[in-house]
Amino acid sequence: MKSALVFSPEVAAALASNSPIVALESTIISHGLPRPSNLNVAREVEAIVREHGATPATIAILDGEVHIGLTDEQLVAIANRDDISKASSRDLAILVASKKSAATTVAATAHLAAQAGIKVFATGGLGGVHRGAIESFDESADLTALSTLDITVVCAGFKSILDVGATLERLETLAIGLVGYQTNAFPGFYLTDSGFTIEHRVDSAAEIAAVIKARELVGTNNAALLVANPVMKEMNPANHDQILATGLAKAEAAHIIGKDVTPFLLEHFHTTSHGESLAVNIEIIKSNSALAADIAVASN
Ligand code: PSU
Ligand code: MN
Repeated sequence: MKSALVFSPEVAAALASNSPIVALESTIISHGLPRPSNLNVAREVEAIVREHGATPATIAILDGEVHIGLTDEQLVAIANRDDISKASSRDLAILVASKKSAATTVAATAHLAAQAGIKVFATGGLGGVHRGAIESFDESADLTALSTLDITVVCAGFKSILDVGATLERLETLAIGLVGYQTNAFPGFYLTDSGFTIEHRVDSAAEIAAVIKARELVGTNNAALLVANPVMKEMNPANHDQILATGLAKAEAAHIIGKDVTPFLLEHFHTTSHGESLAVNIEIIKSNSALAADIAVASN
């Protein structure tokens, strides 16, 4: 079968020599972080993965080509071009056929990483069940995608704009594994603790590597494993709750729906908090990338 994947020379070499690789998503660059910090963060995150001994594979679609690993010029394009849409798994074939460009969400990135044979992936906060989903039915495709993929995803929990309790219930239903990194408190993205508990705690990359190996042995590697890594320096919780309340009201008044909801709320956070949430979001993605690289190295 002909593959549509285009590997960067660095990622191709790492795959050929069986070296550790970390997949990175691109929607956070194009739609999750404001310009110009988005490009700096994309570059810094790749540097962190390299410092920790793994090869970064940022994934995106440019002019109909699926790229596994981007050149610096391509990272600039994802960060700055105005024609970059937000692609979930269901959009991939359509974008390739029409030769368009898009950044990939967790769902689409995890799908492509698994196709490429990459087993470890770092993001910020996962998508999940939105507040009010009982009426809107808004549940991120991140969840259903991860329920069918053999991949380990390092995240700071789900974005705190979501219904965290409902999302945790969905993880259980979808048989997506969950461990807390050095904690039993489920992280709340911008906040260190969401108020929910995690049953299983792991304390090192080596312990996570052992879980990854055991998943193969017992055959539960047909669904993803989530590693929940809490941010060290959280947002002020009162500030967070207030900004969330105004953001949800604003989104409803403006009839924001579908895939625009998450970028709208993140942008509201970043502007209303005068950079406080942005600093935390950047810290999250950096620390998750470092841990993902350690896991990729330990399970190599
Ligand atoms: N994590 C972040 N910022 C982001 C995202 C994750 O810190 O922008 C992106 C991811 O690409 C994730 C997407 O898959 O938000 C979820 O969007 P939705 O809720 O529309 O599924
Ligand atoms: Mn949605």
